Amino acid sequence: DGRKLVDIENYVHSKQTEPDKELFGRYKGRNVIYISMESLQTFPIGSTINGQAVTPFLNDFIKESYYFDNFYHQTGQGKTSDAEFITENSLYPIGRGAVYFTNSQNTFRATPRILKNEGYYSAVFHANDRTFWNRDIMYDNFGYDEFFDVSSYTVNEENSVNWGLKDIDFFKQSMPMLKSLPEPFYAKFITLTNHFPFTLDDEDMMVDLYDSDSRTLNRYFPAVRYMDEALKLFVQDLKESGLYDRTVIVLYGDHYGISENHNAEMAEYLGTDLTPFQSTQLQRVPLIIHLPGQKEGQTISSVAAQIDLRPTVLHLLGIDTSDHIQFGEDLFSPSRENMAILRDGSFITDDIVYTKETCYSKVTENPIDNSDCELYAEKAKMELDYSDRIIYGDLLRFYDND
Ligand code: GP9
Ligand code: MN
Repeated sequence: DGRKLVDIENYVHSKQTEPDKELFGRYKGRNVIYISMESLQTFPIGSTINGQAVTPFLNDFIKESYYFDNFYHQTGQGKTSDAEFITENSLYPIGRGAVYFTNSQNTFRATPRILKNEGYYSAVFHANDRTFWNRDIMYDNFGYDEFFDVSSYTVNEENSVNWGLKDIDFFKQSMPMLKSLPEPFYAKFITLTNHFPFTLDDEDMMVDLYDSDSRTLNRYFPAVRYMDEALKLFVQDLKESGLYDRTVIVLYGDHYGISENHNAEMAEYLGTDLTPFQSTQLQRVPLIIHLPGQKEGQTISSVAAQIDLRPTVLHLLGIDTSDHIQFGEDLFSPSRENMAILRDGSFITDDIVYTKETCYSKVTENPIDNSDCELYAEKAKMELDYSDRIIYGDLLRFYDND
C-alpha cells in the first residue's frame, strides 16, 4: 500500500539539492530535443584512426556546449529502452529483463506527462517498428503525443543498412515532421546505424577500419564516424530552420557498444590491462547539453549518470522537481553529490570506483581497503532497492504530486 512509499519519499527528498540560481528557469518554454546516440561510448570521442578524426562534428559541438566526460550509462538488459526509461523517469531500470516489457502497465510520472502540464507537445522519432521494445505501449503510458516510427519514413534498399534506415536519411526525413510540431515541443530522436554489428555501405565509410582481431571493434570507428556526420547534418538543418536558437539539445550515449567479448582488443586499443576498474570506466557514454544561444562550451568532469538528466533538464525549463520521486540530481546544482550507481551494483564517485566487490582508488587505479567504499556501497544498495520497490510494487500509483 501507499505507506511503503513513505521511506522512499523521505530518502529522495532528503537528497534533493538546490538548483543553480542562474540556470533554473532560464530556458522556460523552450523546445527540448533529446538524441539517444546508439551504442556510443566516451572513448571514441576525440579519437583518430590513421590520423582521421572519428568524431569531428562532436569535437566541435562540445566546444560550444556542456560536455560531461565522466557520465555513465546505467542500463541493464533493456539496453536502449532502459536508457529511455532512466532519462524519462529518473528511476533505475530493473536488474533482470526490461521494465518496458515487465511493467508497462505501471503508473509512471514521466517527462512527457510533466511537460504536458506546462503546455508542451511531445513526440518520439525512431525508424523501427513501433512495437519494438514495447515502445508503443510505454510511450502511451509516458504521455507522448506522437510516435513517428518506421511507418512514417520512406525506407528502401538505397537508404538502409544494418538495422534499417540510415541515420542521415532518418534525420533528413524527420525534419518536416519536426517542423510541423506545435511549439514548445519535447522531441526524442533515437539513432540506429551505430548498432552492433556496425556494418556500413562502402560509400558511408569516412574513416578506415581499425586494425585488430576484433572485426566488431574495427567496424565500430567508421560506424561512429557515420553517426557523427548524421548529427552534423541534423544540427545544420536545425540551424537553417531557426529551431536551433530556441531549443535545448541533449545528446547522450545509450549504453556500451563494445561488449566484454572484445576485451583483449579493447585492452590493446587502450594500451592498458582491462581490469574491473577499467571495464567500469568503459561504461562512460558521452553527454552533451547545448543551451539556446550558447557559444562557449565547458567540459564538466565530475561524475554523473543518466538518472541525473531528468531533474537537470526540468530545472532548465523552470520546473520545480522538489516533490518528484526521483533518484537523479540536477547536474548544474552546485551542491550535488557526484556519484553514479550502475545497475550491477558498481558505483563511481570522483575519487573511487567500486565493482566486483572491490574498491579502487581513481588516482592509482589500484584496489584499496573496502572500508573506503563502505558508506557509498550502502547508499548504492539502498537506491537500487528503493527503485526496484517502486517498479515491482507499482508504488507511484499512490503518489499524487499534481
Ligand atoms: C531498436 C534500437 C536498438 O529500436 O533502439 O535497440 P538496442 O538493441 O540497442 O536495445
Ligand atoms: Mn541501443
